[in-house]
Formats: sequence, C-alpha cells, structure tokens
Amino acid sequence: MSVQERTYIMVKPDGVQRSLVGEIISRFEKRGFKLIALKLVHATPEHLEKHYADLKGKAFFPGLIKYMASGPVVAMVWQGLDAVKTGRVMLGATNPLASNPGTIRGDYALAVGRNICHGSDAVESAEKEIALWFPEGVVQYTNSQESWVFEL
Ligand code: IDP
Ligand code: MG
Repeated sequence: MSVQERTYIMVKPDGVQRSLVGEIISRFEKRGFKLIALKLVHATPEHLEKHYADLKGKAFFPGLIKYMASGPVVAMVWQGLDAVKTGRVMLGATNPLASNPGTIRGDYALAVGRNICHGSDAVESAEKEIALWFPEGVVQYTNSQESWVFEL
C-alpha cells in the first residue's frame, strides 16, 4: 500500500449515457485521490477483448464485449493511498444488487451486465490496464492538496 498506488477506473457506456460521469469523477476527487489521466474513448471490440482477456470463455463474454463497445467510455487513472482496494470499495460489488448503498453501483445500478463502472482488482492488473488504455503515459504534476490529504 502506498500514496503512489494507481488504479484504472472506467465509466462504462451505460454510465456515460446515464450522465453519471461527473458523479463518479466527483466521488474520487472528493475522497482525495489524484487524477493523473483521463479520456473519452469509443473502444474497439479487439481492445476490449484485451482488457477482459481473463474472462474469455465465460458465457457472458460476447455480451460483455458488445455492451462495452456500444458507446464511449471514460478512461481514468487515479492515484493515492490504497487506490486499488479503496477504488473497488467505492465501486461496490460486481452485482449491483449485492452492492451497499453509498457505493457507486449500490446507488446507481441494478443489473450485473449494466453496472456502470470498472475498477482494477489488483495492483498488477491496474498497471496492465493503465498500459493498455494509456500507452501515451499518464500526467505528472503536483497537487497542492496532497499535504492535507496524507500525513507527508
Ligand atoms: P468486476 O467488474 O467487478 O471486476 P468481473 O468479474 O471482472 O467484475 O467482470 C467484469 C464485468 O463483466 C462485470 O463488471 C460485469 O459488467 C460483467 N459481468 C460479470 N459477471 C457477469 C454475469 O454473470 N453476467 C453478465 N455480465 C457479467
Ligand atoms: Mg474485474
């Protein structure tokens, strides 16, 4: 766990269509995480198959790729203390019906196949996903709030 830990967070096509981009970004901002990469992208099925390579073979895989390629997504990298695990907690459970109120999925989603957001599940997969979605790299800058968010 480190202050430098990074996670890949994505607003899925349904989150974009339902105007939840600002809400999701706002939650990560307010929690104290630092935004170090952001773009709107309509991903190809081939790109999404790489992103979800671990799920190839699952019955829902073709439907998942179709859903994720159905419109633009907002790709982001957020940095901060325990970013990967805390990001997952903020998102809620994979199935929104099992997500607690107060989580993004628990507040805004109902169906597992339309769960509005993605978050990396481990530091290693986060780094892989960041490289896949941001081959151009992330942005380095100083956030003046850092010394108020962390015990530096
Ligand atoms: P995660 O997004 O919480 O990490 P994963 O198991 O990695 O969950 O699955 C990736 C995505 O695949 C889920 O977010 C969801 O959109 C979709 N998915 C997972 N399980 C199912 C299912 O049983 N039916 C339909 N879609 C599913
Ligand atoms: Mg996953």
